[in-house]
Amino acid sequence: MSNFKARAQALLQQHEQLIARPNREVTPGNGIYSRWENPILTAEHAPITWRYDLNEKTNPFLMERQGVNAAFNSGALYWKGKYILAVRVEGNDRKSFFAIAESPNGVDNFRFWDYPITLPETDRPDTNVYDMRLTQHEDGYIYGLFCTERKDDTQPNDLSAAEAQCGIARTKDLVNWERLPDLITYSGQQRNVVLHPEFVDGKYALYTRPQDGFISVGSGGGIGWGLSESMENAEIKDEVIVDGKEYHTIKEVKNGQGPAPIKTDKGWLHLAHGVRNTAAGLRYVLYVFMTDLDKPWVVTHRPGGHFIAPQGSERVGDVSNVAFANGWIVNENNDVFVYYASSDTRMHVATSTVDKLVDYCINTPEDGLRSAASVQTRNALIKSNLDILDSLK
Ligand code: M1P
Repeated sequence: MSNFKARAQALLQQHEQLIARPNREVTPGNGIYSRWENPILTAEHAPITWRYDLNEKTNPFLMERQGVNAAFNSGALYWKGKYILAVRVEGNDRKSFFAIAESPNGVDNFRFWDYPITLPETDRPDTNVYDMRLTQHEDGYIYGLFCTERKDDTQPNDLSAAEAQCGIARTKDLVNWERLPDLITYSGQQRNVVLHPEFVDGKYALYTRPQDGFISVGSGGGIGWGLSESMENAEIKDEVIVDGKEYHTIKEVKNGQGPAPIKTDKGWLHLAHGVRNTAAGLRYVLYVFMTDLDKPWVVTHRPGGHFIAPQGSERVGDVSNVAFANGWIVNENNDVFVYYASSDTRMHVATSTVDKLVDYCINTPEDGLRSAASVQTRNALIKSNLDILDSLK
């Protein structure tokens, strides 16, 4: 066998082994959710056909021609009994694109479809697109809302000056996507915009994240909420803040809605990220909260602190100390699969149930916003535990 063929076979075999590797739940966990041992998607999961030219005539050294740098921040959808991720794949050229990966069980065997998504552009081409939130809307479409980034032409001399807005596409089959005009809001920039799955007062409802600049939310920020008459020309005229930033909390600098919320009989379950600044740079963690069933813009439960923070090797990557999630799935058994990315590099899953997450929201104390309040809350727990500890021995 030629060297070329032997090397091609080795590459294909190794890739197949990686995809087929079984995952393992890490037990006993914290009772709220279980982490799983292996990342579910990495740059190496990208098909060999996306990276190598497999033609010996044009690539005699069988070199990687178009490297993939990362696979992270994925939207998620339970569709036809399959666990679907709309993955943010980033090439070595720093351009992100979307690609569908599917798994039969939600925790391993995620396999990319043959081609990435071909996303049509608007009249103003996107420089970079990322972080798609998938929403199966009651109007019958699957919507993908994502960040479209373009150079900020008002600052031609600053090559880092960029503008973030919410791009919108929709599909019925996850293959053919119709691009719609970007969302219009009256805030400077937008990122982390998410479509609510149901109509509210006959209108489309969106979670937003207004921001003054590209990185810094400035005087804006918080998870916002607004209604739009249509998605063909989406426009939010009034934006209200649902969940704001807060001094000395996990969301002191900024926050953003993760995926579309999950409907439960106790209210809407939300997953979000919160950001604070440290001497080591920004730290991104995940948190959850619940809103009213009839008024999804009214928060009813705010469990204090983080839900998932980057841990161990998750803490290191292209942008270290980041846990970020824009996708989760609830299946027919009310199992919840939280798809989170670590450090802008790879994807993981944590599993829970609707009942556990509702219990977590309702029974986790709120952040008391002062050390003394935290001690008081903890002392109440300790006292009640000490009273019953002997009965457990
Ligand atoms: O690098 C961390 C995250 O930064 C941004 O999130 P936010 O808008 O809340 O700051 C996004 O670029 C996200 O993709 C990235 O993971």
